Amino acid sequence: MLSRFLQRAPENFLNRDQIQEVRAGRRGFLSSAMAAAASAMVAGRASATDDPAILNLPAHSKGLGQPVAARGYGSPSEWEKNLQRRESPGLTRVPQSSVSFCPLQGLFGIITPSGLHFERHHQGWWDIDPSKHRLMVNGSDNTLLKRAMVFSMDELMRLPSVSRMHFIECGANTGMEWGNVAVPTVQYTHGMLSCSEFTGVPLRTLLELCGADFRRAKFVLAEGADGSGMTRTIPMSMVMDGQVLVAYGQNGEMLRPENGYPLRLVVPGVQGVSWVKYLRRIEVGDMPYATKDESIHYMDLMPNGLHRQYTSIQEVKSVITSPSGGQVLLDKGFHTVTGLAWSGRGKIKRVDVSVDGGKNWKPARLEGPVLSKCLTRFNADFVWDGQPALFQSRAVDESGHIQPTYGELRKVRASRSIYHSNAIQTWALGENGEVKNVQV
Ligand SMILES: Nc1nc2c(c(=O)[nH]1)N[C@H]1C(S)=C(S)[C@@H](COP(=O)(O)O)O[C@H]1N2
Ligand SMILES: [Mo]
Repeated sequence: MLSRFLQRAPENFLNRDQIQEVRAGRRGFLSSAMAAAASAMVAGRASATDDPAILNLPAHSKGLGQPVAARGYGSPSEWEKNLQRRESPGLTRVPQSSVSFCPLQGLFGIITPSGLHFERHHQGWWDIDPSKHRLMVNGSDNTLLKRAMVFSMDELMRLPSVSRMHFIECGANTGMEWGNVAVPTVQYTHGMLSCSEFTGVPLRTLLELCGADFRRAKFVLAEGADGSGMTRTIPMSMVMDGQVLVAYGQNGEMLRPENGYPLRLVVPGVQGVSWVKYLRRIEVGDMPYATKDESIHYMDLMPNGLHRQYTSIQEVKSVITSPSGGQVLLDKGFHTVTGLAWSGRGKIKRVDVSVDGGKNWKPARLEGPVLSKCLTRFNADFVWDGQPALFQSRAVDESGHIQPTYGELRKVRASRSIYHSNAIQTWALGENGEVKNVQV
């Protein structure tokens, strides 16, 4: 079995000695337990007082515990302290314009605890005073909107709200792997991915209040209040179906400062950069804005040398989070293979799992709920016979799109891109139980 606690060690790596120690320790534990049971049977009696384990009750079974509300806002167990967002060393020159990756290998289900949500800041994060924050809605010219309006947070929070569960994935997620294997663990290959329940007001509601001319208004521009000058064009068609939210809530509480407190745009299915944080302005326009973050960044270098602009939908993708790179299978026998699947086009329809590098596939079990533009958890059985294996998962979404292999993706996208890779990930299991990132 793979120890859930050891896989959370810093950087997810154990050295060879530590692995030996764990394996030996487990055997030691099993054999001493068996020896104790056997000697009790030989003695023919096993009364409670003979059992040294009962005389040596741990402190938590004998004394008083901690008082209630010792911590006004709860935090994870001391034993979970290795489960952290982490920076990829050397990835960016300054820590303000950087990424922290979500530890996908240690999470269950589909919701990302807010404190472990990945972070991507172009110029650092802020904790903005919500009583001073404003959202302005205006038109690129005053014929597109009857009245420009400025909303305070209190005014926004009086409006009818909705709560929806959605994934957010940075367009650059898995971007380091285009050429070849680059990073060791799923935290770094796929950790610019998180999933929350978001609460807010549909942007459409605000545009209706302002009297937008929906026949002529074709795009909106979203602008953030931090120094990065983050501005992105959103097609009005996405706003009209009510899915785009001006959100203040995340997992039942206000957004975390790192994630845009007190207000961010939620653009389901679309790459993270369009989910503008510290949202301070929405402008209604009749053409795309070609801002810096859509004309020099977040573009795809195509095989013919041209750039593709305005890619936005995060295509169908999946990854096995356990066993994954840096983890160790301690024993042969039964293991559960588990991971996440998602699509910017809707619901996940099917996930297949292979343990032989894509030669044979078996359908995985989808754990409910299966929601649109949301992470879906899958799992499959695996009995390890001690031989090497190549784990892969391949997702299919309700629009019929199938996750490609690296070979298929490179045929149409070449290998020098950064953004929008949804290739099938392979994890190689060695005879020694160690799992590594490989490409096949
Ligand atoms: N104002 C502002 N909004 C922003 C950014 C930013 O730097 N400033 N980064 C964008 C990028 S590139 C991504 S991937 C997501 C990341 O959201 P998160 O930090 O909540 O994970 O926010 C987007 N919105
Ligand atoms: Mo991003």
